[in-house]
Amino acid sequence: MLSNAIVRKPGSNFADGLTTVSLGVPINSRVLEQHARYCEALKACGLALTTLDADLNHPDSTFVEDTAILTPRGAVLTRPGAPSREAEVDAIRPTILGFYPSPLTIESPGTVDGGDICEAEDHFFLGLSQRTNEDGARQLADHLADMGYTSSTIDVRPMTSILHLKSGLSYIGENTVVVMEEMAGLAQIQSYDLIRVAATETYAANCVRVNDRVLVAAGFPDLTAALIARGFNPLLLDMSEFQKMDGGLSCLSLRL
Ligand code: CIR
Repeated sequence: MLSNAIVRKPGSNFADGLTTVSLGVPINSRVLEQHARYCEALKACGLALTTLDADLNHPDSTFVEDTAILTPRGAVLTRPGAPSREAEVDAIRPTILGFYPSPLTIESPGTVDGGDICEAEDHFFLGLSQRTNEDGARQLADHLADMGYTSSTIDVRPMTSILHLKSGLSYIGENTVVVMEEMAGLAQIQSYDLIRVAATETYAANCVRVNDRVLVAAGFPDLTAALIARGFNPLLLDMSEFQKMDGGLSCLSLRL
């Protein structure tokens, strides 16, 4: 069971962050409203929230997931692959120290974004992307091995429609992986029950199991129906403003 989540309020300059999509400029009032609903959803799932103030030095810093890997056995502070996001780790370190007294680190030239790291029980999938490089993945794999976890890499660099591994693949418990069509043939995931997400709903492949619910982006009816058909309990959230900045549901929180 998860009991805590760390979130950071979006700043007034959220729209100055990085993005690769052309979906328009996020509207600040809606960003704040959608973030507030997201926080309410985490609380409804039974989590206690640690809410950090907006950090105007880092417009992308509401995407806290990219700064750390939190597991039941230990934590790793990342080294984000985008130079504009590197110092977000310094800003979140004191908060992580409140939960994990001695987090491990990723050192240069390694880079890791938390959005590339997918935990599936005792195994971790490590995405190699524009943000997570081979050196970073190797360092993280060593840290995870020391904690008793196995890991394997998935190269998402050829998949230009996604930023991170978890933009296209999510583990939601019960041996089930939600996966975008383009990744569904991966040998490494064939032992899981797969819920395949049609190309028209790829954005929704980033969903998050939180205790007995699965947070899912609203507006993707086929995936919602597929989750219900498999016995999951989806909780729908409007994510339109975060989608404009390449952000998904998982990246808005660190859960532990
Ligand atoms: C970025 O490009 O870094 C942010 N605009 C979006 C990060 C999304 N993070 C995630 O999916 N874990």
